[in-house]
Amino acid sequence: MKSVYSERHKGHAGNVELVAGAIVPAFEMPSRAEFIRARIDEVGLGPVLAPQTHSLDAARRVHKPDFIDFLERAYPMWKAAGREGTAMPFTWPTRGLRGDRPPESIEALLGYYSFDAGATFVEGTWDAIKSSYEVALTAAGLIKGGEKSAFALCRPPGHHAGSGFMGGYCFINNAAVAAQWFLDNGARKVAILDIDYHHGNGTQEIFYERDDVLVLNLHGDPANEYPFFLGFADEKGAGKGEGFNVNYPMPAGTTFEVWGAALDDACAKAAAYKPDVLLVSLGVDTFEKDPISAFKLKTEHYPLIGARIARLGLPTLFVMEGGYAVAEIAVNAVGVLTGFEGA
Ligand code: 6XA
Ligand code: ZN
Repeated sequence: MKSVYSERHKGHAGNVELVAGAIVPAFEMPSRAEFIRARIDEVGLGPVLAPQTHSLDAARRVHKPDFIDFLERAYPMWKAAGREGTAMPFTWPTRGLRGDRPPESIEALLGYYSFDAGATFVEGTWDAIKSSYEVALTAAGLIKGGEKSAFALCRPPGHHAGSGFMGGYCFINNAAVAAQWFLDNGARKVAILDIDYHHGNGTQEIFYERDDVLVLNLHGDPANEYPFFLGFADEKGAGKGEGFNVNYPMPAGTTFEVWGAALDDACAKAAAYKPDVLLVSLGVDTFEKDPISAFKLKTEHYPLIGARIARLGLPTLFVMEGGYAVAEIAVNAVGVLTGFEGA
């Protein structure tokens, strides 16, 4: 399997985040992608390609143009306001406040274009976002060119980013961009299988009223887990998209036995949909030792997941999302890919 990777992700570094009332170094850090990059060579998964340059047109197909403009302008504005370090949102236009038009100051814009404090900027963040986007599109191009599968080693991740907002370490929704790109380039239907521990609220929002993208999401029950405000089982899509969004919320402590049954169900739905392409939002924060998650999957389970997905026999693009047990993330993520290859 070919992978696509850019070292420009490394500029998105040194960020901080809010955890349980404290400011701490962000769990989403450059070494995550570096360990995965090294593991690809260690197991001989296949060649690792650099991304091609892409304009932002494909991003604007799933995101609002003013949001994409903001992502590029955010850190320059932060610096122009005399600040340094991490630019982090802290005020949001929630119920009862004016959320109907973009504000002017960088403080207000950060809140207007986010749903939490978890997507933060440093000097190299925009270039990393752009490179992650180009990694996804370049990998999508490999599939379009006839590859059976490809791995987009995206960093920063994307599945929490919605049409007009960032959050949860995510800025541009790489998987959603790739899905729309396939549809704009000859595909009739695309399925997205999101196996990250967290609900992919951004992906759900973007495609909620669409029947040309089936969105399947396995995740920690939002009743007690981030992102809390989306991802419940009764969210099934709307309008012509009704029936094309499926959520599998599961409680803390969920083991592979139970999780795997949900995967089987999601795979059956993907097969019945007969998509031209399958996208996998590949998070490995389902791992038992993940520092911010609560499922109980073990390293030996990840190749089984890849093999199960391979049995669908679909052109498959894996897009990297979360996973924070830095020592094991590479073995687990690449384990899914080798499991897919070996099936
Ligand atoms: C809250 C937790 C962010 C979760 C990010 C993630 N700071 N999403 O892994 O898939
Ligand atoms: Zn996650």
